[in-house]
Formats: sequence, C-alpha cells, structure tokens
Amino acid sequence: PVSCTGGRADMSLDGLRRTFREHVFYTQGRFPSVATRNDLYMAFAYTVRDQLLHRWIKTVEQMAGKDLKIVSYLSAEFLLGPHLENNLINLGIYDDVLGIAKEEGFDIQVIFDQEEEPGLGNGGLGRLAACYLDSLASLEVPAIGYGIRYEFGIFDQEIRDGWQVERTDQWLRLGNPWELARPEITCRVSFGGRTEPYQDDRGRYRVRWIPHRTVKGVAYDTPILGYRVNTCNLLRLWKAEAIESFEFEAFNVGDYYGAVDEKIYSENITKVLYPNDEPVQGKQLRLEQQYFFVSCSLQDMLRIYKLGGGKLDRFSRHFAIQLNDTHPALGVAELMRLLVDEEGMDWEPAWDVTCKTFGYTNHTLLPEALEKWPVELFAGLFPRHMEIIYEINRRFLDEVRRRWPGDEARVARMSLIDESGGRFVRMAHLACVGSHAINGVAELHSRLLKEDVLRDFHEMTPEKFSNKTNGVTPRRFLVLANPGLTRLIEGKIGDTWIRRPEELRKLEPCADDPAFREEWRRVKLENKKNLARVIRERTGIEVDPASMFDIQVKRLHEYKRQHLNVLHIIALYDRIKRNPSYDLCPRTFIFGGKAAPGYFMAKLIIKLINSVGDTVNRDPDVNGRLKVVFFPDLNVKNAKFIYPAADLSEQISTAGKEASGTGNMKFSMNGALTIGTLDGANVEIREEVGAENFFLFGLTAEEVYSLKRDGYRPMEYFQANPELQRVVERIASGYFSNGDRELFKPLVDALMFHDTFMLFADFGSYADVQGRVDEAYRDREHWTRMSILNSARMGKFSSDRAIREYCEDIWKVKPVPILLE
Ligand code: DL6
Repeated sequence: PVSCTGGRADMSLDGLRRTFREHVFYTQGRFPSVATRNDLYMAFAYTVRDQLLHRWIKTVEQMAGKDLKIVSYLSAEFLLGPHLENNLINLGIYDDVLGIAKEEGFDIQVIFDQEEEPGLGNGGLGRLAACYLDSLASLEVPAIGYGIRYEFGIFDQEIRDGWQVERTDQWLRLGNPWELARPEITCRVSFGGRTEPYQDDRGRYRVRWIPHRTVKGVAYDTPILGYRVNTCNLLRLWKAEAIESFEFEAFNVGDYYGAVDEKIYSENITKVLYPNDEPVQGKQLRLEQQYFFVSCSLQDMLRIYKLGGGKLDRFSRHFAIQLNDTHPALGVAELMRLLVDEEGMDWEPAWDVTCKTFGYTNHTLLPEALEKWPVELFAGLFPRHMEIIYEINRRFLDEVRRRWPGDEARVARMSLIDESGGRFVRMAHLACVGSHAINGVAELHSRLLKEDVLRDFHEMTPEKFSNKTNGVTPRRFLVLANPGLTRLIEGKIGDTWIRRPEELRKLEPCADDPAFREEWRRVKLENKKNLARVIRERTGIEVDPASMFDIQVKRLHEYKRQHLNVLHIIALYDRIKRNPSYDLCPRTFIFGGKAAPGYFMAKLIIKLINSVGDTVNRDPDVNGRLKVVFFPDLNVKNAKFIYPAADLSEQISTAGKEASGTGNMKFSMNGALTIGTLDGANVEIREEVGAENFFLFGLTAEEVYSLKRDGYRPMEYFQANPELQRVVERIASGYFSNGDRELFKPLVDALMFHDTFMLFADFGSYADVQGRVDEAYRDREHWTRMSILNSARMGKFSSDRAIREYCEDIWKVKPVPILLE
C-alpha cells in the first residue's frame, strides 16, 4: 500500500481522523453532536476524496508532457454504484475507517447506507462501463470515461399491489461529494439550422454550419482510483446549460418567459436517462443527448491534445476512442466535422485519423435494439452531419461496388441509410465504417455478429472483427460484496488473486477438503441470512435461509424469460397441489429487476411473479417448500446483498439473444451454480467451470434459428406436455388473479400464439434439469464442491482480463505507473 504524509494527504490513522473532523466542521459546518447522518457521510466521503485528489493530481502531473496514449471510453451510461466503500477498498483503508467510525461512535453501515448511488445506467451496458473504468485505473492505464451527467438517473422502482411503480431518482438531492464541477471547462454544442458553402482564403471549397441554437456543456469530474495503485483516472460527465443563464436581449424586449424557456430547453438535454428496451426512433431528446455528450467529449479531447502541442494528423496515436454501443456513434461524423470544418483538414487525412481513432463495441443482437434514426429528424438537428454521413456513405458504397460489381442488394444492405421502408440513418453501420476495430462481448455473440447481424461488414473487412468477452471487477463483486468469502479465500491462498483472479484456481484443491467445504457453507449461510433480513425489511416476506436460494436478477425482458422461471414455479406448485406429500427440496425463488416504463409485457411479468408469490406463499399446502419473492428496486447497492447469497443463478435467455450477460459472472464468482442455456457468456462460463458443474438446458442458437425458419408452432409443444397445459391453465383461469381471466390474457395469448422467445420449446428440458438441480442440492457436500469450483475457475471473467485484451489488441496502450512522492 502507498503511504504519504502531510496535510490532507496524510493517510495515517491520525491523519484520516483529523481530516474527517475537519470536514465535519469546515465543509459541513457542524459539530459532532448536531451532525446528521448525511453530514457524517459527506465528511467521510470528502476525507476519502482528498486521498483520491492527491493521487489524481500526481497522475495528471506525471502524465503531462509524456508521449503517451489515452483511452477515451465514450458511453451514454456509467452505472457506478456507491463510491465510498469501493474507494476504501481500493485505497486499502477500509479497516482504518471502520475503526475511526467506531471511535467516534457511528455505525459505519448506516453511513454507507446514506450514499445515494449514481444510477446513470440501465443495466449491463452501463455497469460494464463502470467495471472497465475500475480495471483501466487498476491496470494503471491512462483513461477518461466520457458521458452524461443525468440529473435523474434510472428510476427508483416500487412495487404496489404487485405492479411496478416508477419514482424519479433524485440522486443529487443531498449533494454529490465525489464530483468536482468544472465551470471553466465548457463546450458549445449546436443544433439545427442550415449549412452554407464558401471558399476559404486558400480558395478551397468549405462548408460552414449556421446552427439554429447552441447550448453549453459543463464538465463534472469524478476521480476513479485503481485498486492499490496510485493511478487515479477521470470520469468526465457533461451537464447541459444555457449559454447565458438569462437571454438578456429577450429579457430587454419584454420576453421574460421566452428567456426562461431557453434556459429550461437547454437544461432538458441532460435531465433524464432514457430507459432502454423502448423503441427510440422519434425520441428527439435522446438523439440530442447523444450528440451533446459526444460533441463535448471530442472537443475536450482536441483541446487536451492541442494543449500538448500535438499535430492533428497524429491524433490517433494519442487517443483511442471506444464507442460503447452505437449511442456515441455520431462521434464518427462529429470528429470529421471538427477536423474538416473547424480545423481545416482535408477529407482524406481527416478520415484516416477518424478510422484509426475509433473502435466500436456492439452489445446486442436484437434487431429492434439496433439504433436507427429517421433521416428527416436527423437532418433537421444535424444538417452538416447529414451531409458528412452522405459523403462517407458515397465513398463507402463506391468501395462496395468496386468489390462486388452489380451486387446492388448488398449495397442496399450495407448503406448507412436504410431505405427499405422510410429512410433511416443506421448507427451501427456508421460505427462499423468509421472504426478500425469492431467487437462483440462474448464468443458466441461475436460469432453471430460475423455470421448474421454484421455479416456483410465482416465479409468486407474481416480484419476489423474480434471478440472481447465481458468481465466484471472482482473488487466490487467479490471483495466488497462478499467479505466473508474474501476472508475465507485469503486464509487459504492469500490476496494476490484480487489483482490476478486467474490465481483463484489455487482454490481448486480446497474443494476436496471437508473442513473447507464446511466453512464455505457457513459463509454462504451467513450471506443468505443477511439477504433474508433485507427481504423481510423490504417486503415483509419471511424466507428460510436453509432453503435453496434460486435467484434471477436482471432487467425484465421477454428474451431473458423471467416468465419461463415462473412457469416452472407454477409447475412445482401444481405438483404439490396434486400430491401434497410431493418431495421437494425447499426453495426460495428470488426475482429482481426493472422493466422499462413503457414495456407493458415486462410489467405484466412483474405482476405475474408477485401474484404467483401471493398465492404460493400463503398456501398452507405448500408448507414451506416454496417461497417466491420480488426484490424491489434492484440497483448496484442492493445487488451486493444478492449475488453472495445465491445457490442457483438463473441464466435462461433464449439462445442467441443475450449478447453476453455479466450477472451470470457475478453469481458464479460468488459460488452460485448456474442453470442456463448456451447463450452469451454462459457458453464460456460452462467451459471454464466444467460441464459437470453447470446445469445446461434448452435449444442452441442454431436450433432456435432453424426452428424459426421452419415455422415454430408453440401449440405443438403445449399439446405434447400435460404439465405445461396445467400450468398455463392455472394462469389463464384467474387462479393467481382472484378469478380475473383477463389480467394475464395478453401474456398467455402471446405464448400460445407466438411465443417469440420459445418458452414452450424449452419448458420440458428446463423442468427436467430443474429436477436434477433439486437432486443435486440434497447432496450438500457435492454441491459445495461444485460451488467452490465455480468460484475457483471464474478468473477469466475479471474485467482486468477483458481490459488487457482491449489494451493490447485494439487500443495499443500501455500502463503508466504513478509514483506518489
Ligand atoms: O455488454 C454488456 C451487456 C451485455 O452483458 C448484455 O448481454 C447486453 O444485453 C447488454 N446490451 C445492452 C444493449 N443496449 N443497448 N443498446 O444493454 O450489454
């Protein structure tokens, strides 16, 4: 661990205590006996932030003037989770701060609990970005995360009468001690208007953009410290403001409201995070958000680069920009505009710089999730970018025609403009054409991209394509979330695995040690008791920590098939009702996750889970064998109770639909066994942990495609499976809805007549394998063995491994160790 002395940089126990007290007095303006919980939290947070800032300044100081390359991670979402505990772990002062809190008479858990997490993301994609920032800093790689400072992040979820109710997330209400506002770092971002040709002083043809309106982006910086290193990187989030907080001209002519409107209009751009899983076409504000943060970020990079005296044609040697999905793909056109229109570069060298700078990560195979924007909307907001995209497209399609003369069908498929019905800008195509590297996020996903979604692009430029299987940070998801297991592992193999998780393999022999297994079970039981307590506090439901905890937490989506899990629960319930002495290993089914506010079917599935829970949990015939819980408001903060407490992890998406998944990794790392399909990263998890330690069921992606191609008829599966019939009948008859046959009809009809995600085709094999799970859980020694082997073999899924691959293969960046003194 690093040490430093003097002032607020003093990280000794005395130094931390003194700094903490100073912050209570001088930052919060309180003395201890009147300090509120929030004052104490803020004082602790500032105490820790002082340490971060010290390292950050050293980082900037030592990087300045060096001939190095910086990673710019462009992401519309960063789902960071609470900062305080994470930073204590990374600094190595967790126990010291616990000690100080104790001396001062505070319960540190209450202080931790006070922190509002910045919910600036929807789920996997945003959390991945946060894990990658952690790993970049931990690997000492210079990096900046660029995104949007949403005033309202992902909504808070309440469950009322079994339905999801959305509440606005007011994460900034009590202040955010982790960020520094940088009012002097601003960018101007324009929208609308028209373009106009002119000749520059060298007689060259140029275009200028005469926008309709302009807003200001203001930087807010959050330091991101690596694990036990001095590298402290930056997350720079942009907030939109009016250029002048008051339009004096409008004010002077008496248009008071018009002037205020302008301010409100500008600030709207970064007001709220859009929930995904909703069709985005036509959501103008979302497109404005994307351009706003991309333009600010690119202007900022060029500013930083020019400060160092860099020549623009060498930009790509000093910045590697990664597009986290297509949300920032407009960056390709914006960098061209900045280089050509603002910096006066010619098209060819500017295009060369652009392509060498950008890399693109695709995160979805779902056709409806591939972003495309109506040309009319796009051209209205970005007339100059539209021209640039047409020019990129013209040159690109010329190349396609040269390679495949006469193949106009291919040209239409590959065009940046979709003209198959209406006209749309295809953001994934823009990202592919403007990047030197394109990757998927699991081996299966990357293969399906090459064979299907981006097939033409792969045929044209196979060298651009690679796979980068996702990873998660073991710091947050093991060390922070599961201190009991961390201590147990450390007792056996030390703590070097926290930086090199491949070393978890050293635990493998312990799987054969009965005493270690006993300890392993003890830790799991404690974690389950902890979760049971939280469930009781938040839902009033009593669950038995001795039962198997079977957990599915993730966004609610039909392709993730939470309803397949429910069908199986109803089948078990039906077996008990038909045979009251049915021998079932007691199970607690726990669900959690948010549904997009406009996604009716996903919300109905939440209602179904709660309705089934109401019936099953109250039925005396069940006699403790089944419990069903919906854990409200799943977020990073709550997730820490959940992953460590799972016995079984449900990863049951339709094969070929989940790009990777990262929850699957968090569970398995914490010793849960997976029941899953061959989808996303499940395939690789199974390879790593061993097929014998994984419960596999269901169709493969190939089988799903061929069944679809040949005409899938769910009714055939329904008719062939009497248990499935009884299950569906219970839902349809109103058994779980007080006799209301209408409530779940849309769900039942969707399954009977379409079953887009093939629940019926997989139901039989899912129920069979669940039977094997039940049997396996009865042999606790063997189950524990499998559990230990799962944790021991999950090293591959550390985000450090993923980031190393990005650094070596795509970004070509090297670590820059930072010294403190
Ligand atoms: O790569 C992170 C994460 C994957 O683990 C999930 O499988 C995938 O569904 C998710 N993708 C999105 C796509 N959103 N958009 N657009 O969230 O990415």
